[in-house]
Amino acid sequence: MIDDMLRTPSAVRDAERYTAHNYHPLPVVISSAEGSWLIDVDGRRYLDCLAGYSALNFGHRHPELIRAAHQQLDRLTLTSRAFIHDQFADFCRELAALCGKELVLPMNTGAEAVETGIKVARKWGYQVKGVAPGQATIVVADGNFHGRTTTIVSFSTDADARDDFGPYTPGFTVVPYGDLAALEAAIDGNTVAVLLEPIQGEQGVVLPPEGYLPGVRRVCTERNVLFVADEIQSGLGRTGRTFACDHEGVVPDMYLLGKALGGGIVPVSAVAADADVLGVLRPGQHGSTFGGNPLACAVGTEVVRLLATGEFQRRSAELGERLRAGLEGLLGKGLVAVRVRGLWAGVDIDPTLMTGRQACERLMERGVLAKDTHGSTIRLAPPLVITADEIDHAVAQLAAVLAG
Ligand code: IF1
Repeated sequence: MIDDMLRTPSAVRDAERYTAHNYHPLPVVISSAEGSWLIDVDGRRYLDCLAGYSALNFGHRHPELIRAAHQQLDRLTLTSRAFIHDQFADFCRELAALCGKELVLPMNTGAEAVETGIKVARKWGYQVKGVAPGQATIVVADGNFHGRTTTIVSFSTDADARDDFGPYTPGFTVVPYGDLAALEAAIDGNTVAVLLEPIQGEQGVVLPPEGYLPGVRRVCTERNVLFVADEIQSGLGRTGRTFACDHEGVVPDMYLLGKALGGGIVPVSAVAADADVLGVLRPGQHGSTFGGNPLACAVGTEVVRLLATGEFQRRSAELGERLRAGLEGLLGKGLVAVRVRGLWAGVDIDPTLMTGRQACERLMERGVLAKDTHGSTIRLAPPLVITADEIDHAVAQLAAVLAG
């Protein structure tokens, strides 16, 4: 197609003209998608290696999820929690069972699940642990990413996410990620929770040291502190298990879930925990207009049923090894580090070659869409429906970009 006939340039200008510039998107305008493939307004196809930051674990428009959404759209979309609806019980019961927990509190975005986890941990601290009013603290890790609310960015260590959004919410202690001794030393009588990503996504798919998560679990149990696992990006099959915590047999007191829980169709998030934790909430103390709405529950229940088969976890584990082998083959050929768990990889490009953004721009020209995290690190997180050939194709395109 001759460049001046392409619709993309004007479509990019139009999109940028009428929005705040809180993102710097790649200059590609998507118009349709199916499975692992996207099509732009000029009909060009791209392999999706971001999957909506792991919100599209089941691929674009998974037929069973779309069917569930269509059926619900034709019946009931919203009641508010002032009333009950006929999709609510199945969603909460089946998600609780998937998590091995007694209760579920449904919300919409991941940040809302994180905020819910913070509020519940604090209330539990005051009412169950006996922490003095207003003194509750929560231990978090440097390099964390838990969302964009003012309370959450209050404990961010990323200047871009945090600067000029003060005054900040107190009650958070930051310790180095992976340092169990530092975490244990940071816990005192006012500590109500430890909040961690089992694998740090935005930091570049940073894997915990072997034994770290079991150590956190042990320390939290010994010190009567809630272990709150943010599995919003790492959970729901992404790493080859239902939850990233599963890799070391660790069960947190609270799971924070989001992204793929909505099947890439509607925002669905949730907190899953036992009654001795979530039971601290009484009517009127927390809520959300859309939290647990019928459409969200119908899609979310179907997501849980897809995960209950174990198929996506198996695919992620098996194909993740193919991804790992392919990426490790590029070490010394443009890559200086590779971190992989399941179909989730963080790769550090030799910074003297190019930035992560430049790599993603060049991958886009080769029909692969990915997103840099920081500096020369890019994250690869394709839908879990990707095929072996498509993985080989993505790795081959990255190799070509690195080779210049
Ligand atoms: C953006 C990345 C960023 C998350 C974890 C909670 C949330 C997220 C572990 C909040 C959201 C998204 C937000 C989006 C880009 C993406 C992201 F890590 F995935 F790459 F920003 F760091 N916990 N992550 O990853 O969930 O409220 O967004 O539904 O803000 O740019 P949310």
